[in-house]
Amino acid sequence: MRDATERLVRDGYLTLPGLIDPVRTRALAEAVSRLVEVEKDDPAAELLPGQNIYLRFLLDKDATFHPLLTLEPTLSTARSLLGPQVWLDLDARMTFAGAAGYAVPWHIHMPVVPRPLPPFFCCPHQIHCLVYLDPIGADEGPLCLIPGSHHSTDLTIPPGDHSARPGQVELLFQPGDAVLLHGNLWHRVGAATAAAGPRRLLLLGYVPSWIRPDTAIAGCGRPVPSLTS
Ligand SMILES: O=C(O)CCC(=O)C(=O)O
Ligand SMILES: [Fe+2]
Repeated sequence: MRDATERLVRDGYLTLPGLIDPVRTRALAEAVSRLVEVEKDDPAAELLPGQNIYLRFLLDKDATFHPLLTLEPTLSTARSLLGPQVWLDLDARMTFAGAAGYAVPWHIHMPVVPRPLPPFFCCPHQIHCLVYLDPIGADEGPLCLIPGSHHSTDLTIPPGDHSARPGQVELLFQPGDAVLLHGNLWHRVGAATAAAGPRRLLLLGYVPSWIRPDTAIAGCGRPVPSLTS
């Protein structure tokens, strides 16, 4: 795993084919579908009707997800990179079958590196693991990522940009496959076609324990007074 961890540091991603066995993968997929049925009619749901839904705080909602707290080798890998004390933020998303044209534009998960860099700025690091519960082929749309882009504080891609980028890598998955990403690696999802099956996946966020769950929201979008002006 040492070489693999070095690749993850360098490239910002690491594929883990067959991370979860078929029986557990099916149980997790069914648990996600049960939650979709419960939450999709809630007015507060993160839902684009007929297209996509995000489900949050899974650990509080169904014990089927509890073994993910100690999933290996992802937990050990995350602790070896972030330090021993991490907490697990567990969400899921599902793109509905046949959501033709639905795609996710280029984004990173922690867009909080300000410029100019404050003198004592603490660079954000998180390790995120996407676990795929359905087959992801050309119809569902590949996960595209830019290797090494987590090192770059200069690369900015405008919101809503879906264009192919030089050097992008395109990944397809089988149920139970996973990929580890640095939280600031640029990635996007290609468009689904009318023939697409459902796209259910788990989003495991390994977060240093000193970063509180509400940190992403606190201060987000507010002007920060500059020390240099
Ligand atoms: O659906 C995928 O393959 C990745 C989804 C993603 O990047 C996200 O929801 O942040
Ligand atoms: Fe993402």
